[in-house]
Amino acid sequence: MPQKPIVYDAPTPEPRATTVEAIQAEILERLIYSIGKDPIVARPHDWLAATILTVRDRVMDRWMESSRETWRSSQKRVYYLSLEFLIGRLMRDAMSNVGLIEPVRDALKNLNVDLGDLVNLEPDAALGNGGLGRLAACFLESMSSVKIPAYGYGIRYVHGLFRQEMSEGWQVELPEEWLAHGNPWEFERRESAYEIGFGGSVEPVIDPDGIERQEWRPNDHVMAVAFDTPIVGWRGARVNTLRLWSAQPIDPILLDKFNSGDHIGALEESSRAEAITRVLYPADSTAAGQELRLRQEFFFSSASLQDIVRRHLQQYDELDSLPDKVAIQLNDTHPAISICEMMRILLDVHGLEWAHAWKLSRGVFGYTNHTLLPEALESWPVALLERLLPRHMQIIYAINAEVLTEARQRAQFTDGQIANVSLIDENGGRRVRMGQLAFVGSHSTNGVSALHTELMKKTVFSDLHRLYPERINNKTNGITPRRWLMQCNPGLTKLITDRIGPEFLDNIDLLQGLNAHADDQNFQKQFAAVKRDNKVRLAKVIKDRLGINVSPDAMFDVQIKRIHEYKRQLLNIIQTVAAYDEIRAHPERDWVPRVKIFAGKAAPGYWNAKLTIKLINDVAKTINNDPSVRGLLKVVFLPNYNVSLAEVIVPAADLSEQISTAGMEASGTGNMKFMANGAVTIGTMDGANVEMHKEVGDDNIVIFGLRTEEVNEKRSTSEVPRSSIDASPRLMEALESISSGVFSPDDPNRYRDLIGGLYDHDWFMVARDFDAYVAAQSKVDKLWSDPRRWSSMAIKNTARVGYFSSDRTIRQYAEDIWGVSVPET
Ligand code: T68
Repeated sequence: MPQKPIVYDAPTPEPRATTVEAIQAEILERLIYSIGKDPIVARPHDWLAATILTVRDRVMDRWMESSRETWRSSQKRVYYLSLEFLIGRLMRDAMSNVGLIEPVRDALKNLNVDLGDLVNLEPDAALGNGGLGRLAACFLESMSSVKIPAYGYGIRYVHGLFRQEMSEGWQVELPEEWLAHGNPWEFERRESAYEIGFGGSVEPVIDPDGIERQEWRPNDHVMAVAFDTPIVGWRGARVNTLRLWSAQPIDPILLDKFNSGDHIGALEESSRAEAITRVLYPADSTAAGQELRLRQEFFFSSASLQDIVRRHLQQYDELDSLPDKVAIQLNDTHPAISICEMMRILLDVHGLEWAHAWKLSRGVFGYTNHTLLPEALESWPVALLERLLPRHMQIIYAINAEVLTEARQRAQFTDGQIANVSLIDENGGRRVRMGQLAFVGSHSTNGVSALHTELMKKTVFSDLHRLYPERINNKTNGITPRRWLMQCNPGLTKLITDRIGPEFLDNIDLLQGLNAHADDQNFQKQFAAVKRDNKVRLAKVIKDRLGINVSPDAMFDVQIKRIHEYKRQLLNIIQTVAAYDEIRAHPERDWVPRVKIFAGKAAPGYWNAKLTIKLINDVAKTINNDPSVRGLLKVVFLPNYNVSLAEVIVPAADLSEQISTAGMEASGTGNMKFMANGAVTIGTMDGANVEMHKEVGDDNIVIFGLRTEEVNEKRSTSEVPRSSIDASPRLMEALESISSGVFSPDDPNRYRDLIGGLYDHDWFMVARDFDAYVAAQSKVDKLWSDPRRWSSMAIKNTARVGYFSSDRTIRQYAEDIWGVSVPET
């Protein structure tokens, strides 16, 4: 049925009032009429839901207006496709961005409810693993803040990233239940549902014009149903939509089976369909590889593409303007099959010619790469793709033929180069390389930091870069200063406002104004006092959760991120052991008291990462209970790291550990969050640390360790790490104590292999970088011992963080990749 034309001036209700009285009345109304609870029996979760609904109403007005405006002005829409959105909590974000924190706080107070308690009750939407998913969340907020018409498309996982608990120091994974109390933010759109096919065959058909087309006849279908969440930008600039797809069966129950007594079989289709969106894959740096993962990828790609093309046709009624009106950004290769789905829709559904379809499609897509780790580069067996997505596999072959012909004819590629650029990896069982597909199917391929982008050109995509030298570009990551400074650190925000005025809230570059105050003693004291308050708050969390007392006067030295060998939590904990040995050997020295704080999840199947968590906990137990260190050193592992916990830890950090092996961390974004909150970084020349070093200057960051080229050299000459261990008595002593069971008397061999790896190959350069790291930590101690010097560094870090705002990143994507004009602030 043809859609009705849009009427742009249809009536809308008056915007909701934002006075305390109006909000208070509405919370009560919502409690009774929407939640169905009498205030005298309402539980905290009921109050939370009523409050969210009240805040949501004040976002709705702007939501409608934003979307009307896009229709009315025929603006280009940006679609950010990501298998992960690590949102965290939404209520404070929304309230803060529409300026409602104070009135809601007062309204709730009049109702005898504490806003802070409610904020902490909201579950985290943990629909992501780590940096990649959190980047998508920061981007959504920034796209709204800089007024870009945008949609996030992803999956509404019933279970987000697992909950981490500790059992005797080991990580245990438990299911996460973010939807247990419902989700008042989302709108289910049953009318926006699409059929998603799998399997079956491809048949040639003759269309009414006598032209032969291919038709995919899947033999397996599920429905994709949309759930929409409004994402509001700073000062309500714009509200965009996060549209998450949920899988539902076509036939919820097979009645014939049920009636014949097969009650379980009757529900089989239902559980098979729902399995697609039930859980988030918990691995962050390895390709998942299982069929269900490919089903997830195609499911959300197909639903999103059908939705995008439907919306475009509804407004423009033709397809030639696709590249002018639609930009689709692929967040890593997880949605790369979208390229084939777009081609299928254009060729098979709309009857376009190949060359025409390919031009339109390539004009629409951009691809962001987030890793060079070989184990994380996705590839799918040809046989699996042929079975699950036969038409898409044909399209992949056709794309490949075109690319290879071009490579041979235009660029005169050798056979080796042809093998490199081919979409099909012929080494050992044939596989489709999704990185190559994403690259050739997009007009832009970007890395996420300057170093990472250069390495992309030299490694994974070297030959594709030669073939298409204009395509690779850099977009250094950023973070939203609203969540990662203003909301998580109200004390610092107020201090800055009092000092340089509130204009920085709207233009983060104005933080530069703090440079002039960095050596002002009075300001330094105030800055340090805010930091101390944040440390007191974190110390309380540590005490409540772990029963460990830490002093807010000690240096808080923090490494929080996924646990991974390349991120080198092992280097940090070995250095901690070495420091412990030194303190005991020289108790008379003037030691700087430190609290080493760790948090992070390990992929459930990643043994060395899980063992590292256990090691940190074992070391913590020994050190924290040893009276001879007199509290000079404490070690803390905070369980269940998530966005909300980060919001408490980051503002309390003095030292930010960004110590990955050079060349391995694509960018890092935690580094930027710490910088914003006035922590000093100790780090390697890796990812965005390189650009942070440039922004903040050599005096305000502590850099150490091998550079990327040196790492490569050591690896290629297979130089043995033994010599660096032999040359460092401190390291040798620490390694021996760990591997001989000093920290694991119940199982003395527990760490033998983990430590043994450092002697064998030391792929991650833990031993080779150890002495440099120890020296860098001594330098940190020295700087800390001069509080004025430290404060000056800390203030300058905050002052110079502007470049790392995701507003800047998004503006660059808009201008260079999406062709979207961004209004000036
Ligand atoms: C991260 N990647 C990079 N991957 O490691 C980090 N991978 O350097 C960068 O700052 C960040 O992306 C943003 O660009 C990830 O977080 C994943 O989470 C992931 C998930 C599934 C499969 C592979």
